[in-house]
Amino acid sequence: MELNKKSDDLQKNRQSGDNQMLSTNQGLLINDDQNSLKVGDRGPTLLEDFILREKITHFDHERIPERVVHARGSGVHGVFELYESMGEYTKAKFLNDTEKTTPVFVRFSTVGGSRGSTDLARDVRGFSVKFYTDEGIYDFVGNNMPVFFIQDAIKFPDLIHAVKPEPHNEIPQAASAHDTFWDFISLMPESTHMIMWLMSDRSLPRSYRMMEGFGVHTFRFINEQGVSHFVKFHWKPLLGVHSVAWDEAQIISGKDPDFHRRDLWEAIENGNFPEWELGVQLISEEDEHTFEFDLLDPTKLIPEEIVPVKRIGKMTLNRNPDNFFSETEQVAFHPGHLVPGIDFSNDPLLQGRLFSYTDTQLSRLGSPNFHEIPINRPVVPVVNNQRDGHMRQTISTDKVSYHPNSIGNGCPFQAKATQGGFTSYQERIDGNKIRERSKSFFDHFSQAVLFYNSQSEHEKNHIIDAFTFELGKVERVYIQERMVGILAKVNKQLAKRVANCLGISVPKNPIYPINHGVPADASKDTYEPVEMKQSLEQSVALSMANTEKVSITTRNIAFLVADGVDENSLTTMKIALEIEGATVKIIAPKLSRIQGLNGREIKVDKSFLTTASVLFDAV
Ligand code: HDE
Repeated sequence: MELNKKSDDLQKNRQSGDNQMLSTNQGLLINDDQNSLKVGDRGPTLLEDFILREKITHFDHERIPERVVHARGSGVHGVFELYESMGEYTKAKFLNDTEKTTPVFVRFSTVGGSRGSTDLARDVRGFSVKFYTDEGIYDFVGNNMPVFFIQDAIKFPDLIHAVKPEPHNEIPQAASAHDTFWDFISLMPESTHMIMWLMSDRSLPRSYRMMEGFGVHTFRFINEQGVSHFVKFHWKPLLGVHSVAWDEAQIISGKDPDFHRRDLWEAIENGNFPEWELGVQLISEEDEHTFEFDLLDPTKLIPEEIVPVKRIGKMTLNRNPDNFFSETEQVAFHPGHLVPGIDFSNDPLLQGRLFSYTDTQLSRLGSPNFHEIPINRPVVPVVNNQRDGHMRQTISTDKVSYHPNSIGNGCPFQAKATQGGFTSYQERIDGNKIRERSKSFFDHFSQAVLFYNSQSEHEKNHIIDAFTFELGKVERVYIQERMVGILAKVNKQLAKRVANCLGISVPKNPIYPINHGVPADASKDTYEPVEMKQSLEQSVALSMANTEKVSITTRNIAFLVADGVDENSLTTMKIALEIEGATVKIIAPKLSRIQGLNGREIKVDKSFLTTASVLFDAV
């Protein structure tokens, strides 16, 4: 440990201050970093040049595999503060103590594109929060949409293979507008609700700072007495939920593919710290079966009219990472990183995820010691008998690495529940071992209808345009027809208008594809979806037209100016907007400075050639 400290201190000294000298990874000071070791100044390079070899070898191995999904992301540090104790529902300490500030690291992402793809793809956004609590790491690994495409984890590789670029030519990048995606979706009626969200402007956020977050699955809260409540998690952005239009998204993708990453980075550098309130929908155990859908079905949401969202705390993001790779790229989230007081439900999608996230870290980060990477380390001590492995950082000094033992006085020993030891919720389950889907998961259309009906007129038009664009890029007409057949189950007008733009007709007798919930040996391979259940006509929270709109805080405004501008009116307007929290940028025909009417020089932020109106909220 002493040795570690010494080298940590040395590292710090070497990296900061004016006494920075270049060294090899072994700490040897380097005298010449410009030339490799050669036989004569025009001769061959020597294999002996260990300094060259070390530098090149390290460079050759700089990349690690990108995430198989959510490869493109942006990370940021912050804090979580609780408004009121949730002790009645959960014993999780960070949700009990209102005095406590919990550090967090958040990563926002797109799903389908590669690491270098555009931020403005039509896509779901990942919303992951790592809470560094006093009881260990708690990871919230959610999305900006409250439901998902599939009901069972076993379909996830199929979904992702379908949406990723097509296998023969790797086209298109970061886009769902192609045959394989819609082939799959049109055969998976359970995707219909999620597809409505994906075709809405929710898939084109104006900013990571202006989107909601959802845990998607139903989880459990467990209190000190062992009583369980089901819980759905929400993040509500205090700036409201806002999107760009598809036309804008496509132009932004060309003008600034880093639009969301830059927006988040700059907001934080400018002290405009984004904030979200953590909301919960709580359902008692007795009420589990009182809904028109199954709480375990991740293609359903609980309308806020039925169970209101209680806002229990606030997250503020306030610090950019120091190093993208070390923090944003190496952070490892896992829905199975839990603290006492929070537990899983039996949602079959969630259950599959519990396997996937450790497995994926092994291939990405290369070692079961990924928890030792600084960004993944809990703020509490890690004490157990796990040992060794690739790139082990910890130097264990104990004489034993097994339990039970007497040589080490039985240490480390198990923590009782009263000492904070994690215990799983004891749920009674009786059942046969079967590969089947619960019939309570079969209503695939009710909430798609609810979502569509809850949209304002212009939101509906954008959804129709989105379907037309996406299906318009599909080359196989039978896929277009099958999809329009599904849309007819959501809304006849929607189906008709999309079909019309595609130049096809809505199939008279649409064939609904195989319901993958029906066992393969069932006699029919097509099915009529089960009866729709939907007592609610509309849900206000589902339309972006109803969210917070009144503020221009943190909005970017461009002033187009040229020589001879009246500085006084420019300054007055700029100050007035900045008082309201907006950011003003001066855009001129050329860079550097312009001359005001009274001869004063005004600094130019961007020229016409280096920016575009679409990158601003107003011009
Ligand atoms: Fe993920 N998902 N996922 N996912 N997911 C990953 O883990 C997976 C699902 C989500 O910023 C991977 O570390 C399976 C739902 C986010 O680093 C991987 C299934 C939701 C992120 C994985 C799902 C998510 C991931 C890839 C179906 C919303 C980015 C890299 C059973 C509730 C986390 C990694 C970050 C990342 C698997 C479904 C959200 C492969 C098997 C539903 C936000 O493990």
